[in-house]
Amino acid sequence: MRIGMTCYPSAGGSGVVATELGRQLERRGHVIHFISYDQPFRLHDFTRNVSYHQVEVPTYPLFKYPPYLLALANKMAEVALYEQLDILHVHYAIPHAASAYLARQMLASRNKGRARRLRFVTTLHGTDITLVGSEPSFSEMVAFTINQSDGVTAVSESLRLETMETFSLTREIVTIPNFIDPDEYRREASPEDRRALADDDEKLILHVSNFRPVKRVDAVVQIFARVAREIKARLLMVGDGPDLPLARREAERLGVADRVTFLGQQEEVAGLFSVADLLLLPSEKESFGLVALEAMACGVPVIASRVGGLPEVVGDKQAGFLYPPERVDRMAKKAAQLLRDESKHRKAAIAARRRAIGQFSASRIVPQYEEFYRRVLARPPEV
Ligand code: GMT
Repeated sequence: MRIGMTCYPSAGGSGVVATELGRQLERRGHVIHFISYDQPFRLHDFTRNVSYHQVEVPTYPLFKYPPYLLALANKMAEVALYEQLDILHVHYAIPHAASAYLARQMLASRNKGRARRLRFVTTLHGTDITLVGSEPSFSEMVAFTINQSDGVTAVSESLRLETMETFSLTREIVTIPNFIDPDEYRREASPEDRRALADDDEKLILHVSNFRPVKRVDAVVQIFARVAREIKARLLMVGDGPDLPLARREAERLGVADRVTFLGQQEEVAGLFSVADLLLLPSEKESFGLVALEAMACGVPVIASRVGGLPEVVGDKQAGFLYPPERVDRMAKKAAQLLRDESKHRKAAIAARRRAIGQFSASRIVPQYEEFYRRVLARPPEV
């Protein structure tokens, strides 16, 4: 198939999933065209069958807000036409599904029904529904573009159900979970790598996110501070975002600043998971929690909130342990327990890797997308 793929190219789970999906589909013989304002941040290895089309948004003094949605629609239509796309897959509904809808309508009117019709599939990732999408300023548009999509997927069953509850929808939503490549995400810890980040007798606790309020990075530091009272440990904070100063202040306030390392944005996270002993993810909401899956695949047990799709990803009490988001006390107690007990920790680490590759490996999930595209393409066009 010839597949167009649109996502946010900056660091973030939805962009990572889209990029990885494109790469995996290319390996399975498909031709992939990424369409976005920047090159997706983990897309380095171009091949003949993966290309990237940049969306340029012209500036004009009249535009207080540059009309990206329109420029994207224009580029989608152009790429679909000249690259003979069979299907366009957009990740994150806002504004990508609206642009895809416009592109499809533009091509339909251009073709006057003669040429084959572009179909588009929308994958919902989470905050496009649970936070931003349900805002009154967006909700009607999100519902409309979901209903207008030729196919819609959600990254967890929890997100699928929440979407159905939030919007009045006529379109069926299919759950296709996120995935990892088990060869890329595996534990390959070298003692030197670990020594570069922590002392030999320090346990290494990791948090990776975009440091938005929904991630509760202050709670990460609070959990760590409690653990650090009991065992020698270091917290590695990976990523960047608006709440980074909050995390720093919290570390100062709790007197653990010298035990917290802020690494900023990192591309090669698999290497970091490989040296970590535990991942903390006390988010307020998390439709899937890709970072938990990546950590698990590298044999890192997870302590996280029991919210959204996390129970589907982590399970409970084997590969990881889930608590209500506000129970930082219980998360800290469990973290300390696990880090102190080597045999329990090893069992959890093995269960984490087993669950990640058993349920979420690319070879299991990517064919579900291929099958979904085929089903969408086999249906007669609706408009
Ligand atoms: O967290 C965000 O706001 C960004 C968004 C993204 O684009 O990465 O994250 C969502 O999509 C990820 C990929 O499917 C999921 O793993 C995250 O759980 C989800 N974030 C939330 O639901 C908060």
